[in-house]
Amino acid sequence: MPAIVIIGAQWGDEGKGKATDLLGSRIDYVVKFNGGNNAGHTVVIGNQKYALHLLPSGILTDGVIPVISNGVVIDIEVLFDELEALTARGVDVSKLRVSANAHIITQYHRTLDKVTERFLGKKQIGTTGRGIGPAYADKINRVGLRIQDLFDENILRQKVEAALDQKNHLLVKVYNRRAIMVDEIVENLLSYAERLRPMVGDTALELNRALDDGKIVLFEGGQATMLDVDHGTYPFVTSSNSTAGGASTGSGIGPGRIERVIGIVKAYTTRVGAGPFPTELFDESGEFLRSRGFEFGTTTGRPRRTGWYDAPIARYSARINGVTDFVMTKLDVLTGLATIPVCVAYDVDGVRVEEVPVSQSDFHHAVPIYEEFPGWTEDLTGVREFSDLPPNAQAYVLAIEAMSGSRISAIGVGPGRDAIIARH
Ligand code: 2SA
Ligand code: GDP
Ligand code: MG
Repeated sequence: MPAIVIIGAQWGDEGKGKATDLLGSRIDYVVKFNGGNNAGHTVVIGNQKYALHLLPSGILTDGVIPVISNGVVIDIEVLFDELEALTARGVDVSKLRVSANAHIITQYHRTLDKVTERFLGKKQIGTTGRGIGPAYADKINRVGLRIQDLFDENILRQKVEAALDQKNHLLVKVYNRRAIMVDEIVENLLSYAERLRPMVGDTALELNRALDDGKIVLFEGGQATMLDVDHGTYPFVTSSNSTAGGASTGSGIGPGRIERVIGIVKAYTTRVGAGPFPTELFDESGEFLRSRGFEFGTTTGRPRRTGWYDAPIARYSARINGVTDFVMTKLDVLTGLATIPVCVAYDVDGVRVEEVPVSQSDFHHAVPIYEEFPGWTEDLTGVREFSDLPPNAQAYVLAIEAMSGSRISAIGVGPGRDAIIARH
């Protein structure tokens, strides 16, 4: 099973680290292929809790080689902060590989992200403010900076000048901010160059060779399907391809090498930031999910919006990503609910619609059609066999599996690394 991709099948924060843990010691490489330090992965190992942003969560698994590939945007200061924090806690980060083609997030990207959001007022996206969108915009506009530019001061300077040309005009004239100096950016970036150099290389070549040698490479998606810039709820999305296809373009391995795509779904739904969310709850059930599931942003601490499970979204993700199996997380959070509604289709202007509508306007006012399932009261956190789950919890999982377009091969029942039921 050479290349495996893990992606979020909803709006993120499904608990993607769970699936990485499940594959555990069988993995040789773990690759972050999209996004940057907007991601937030919380991983609980014993009594230790780790919050990772720029590094893939698989870095916590002994012996794996972590890779940040070309599709990622890197805030170098954050990279070193995260590496130092992990080293201080005894995690071996010495094997990290970074693509020479990955793009760089600078101070002006962070500034632009924040001022643009402020300027949008009520129309804001609710970004994480980490400079992600502006860095990807520069990449597409061909004025981005790449990691390899750090090793040629002349080139770096020319590129920073080109990038700042228009931006300073915008910052000063439109946003009433001070101009950013070329020198301060260049000096700041160069100060990291020598520390970074040993980690940098042709990661596409390294990963293809690893696959040729029969190694197992795990691609860990940041964000999720509904936040993908092409397939998500545009414009309320992130600026990268967080779907399975992004693993190929974002790393330089051919799509045919991907044998397994694991979609992570939460037993309910959450979203951070603005945008449509048909099953969103505004009552005490929503508060129940937020407090029991501890639904607060790993990166920004923002309370997450919460709602019931949406089966059309899972089916959509199964299609867009070619999901071979789902891992469902947080089933334990639903303990104590008398009934659990699941969205099976939408009502759009009086018409029953089975699949996610292609028109954003339709999706914005899609009203969920629910089927209700009886709940259970037992604590699930100690359960390790599917047959030991309360009958109603089993029925809930099986009903969702039948609606979601792929098999559910494992179920998360607690935040701990081992709190998982593998189905055979
Ligand atoms: P950005 O910053 O440009 O990527 O924001 C654009 C949208 O993408 C959403 N987004 C996320 N949604 C869920 N989780 C994310 N990571 C953190 C976490 C978020 C946090 O794990 O909790 O701490 O707030 C993440 N990253 C980006 C974002 O909310 C915007 O809707
Ligand atoms: P990611 O962005 O997909 O990596 O997910 P986050 O780390 O942002 O959010 C998932 C949260 O759920 C983390 O705090 C995990 O520790 C937690 N978690 C993962 N699986 C389970 C589970 O099965 N049950 C419970 N209660 N918590 C879980
Ligand atoms: Mg997260």
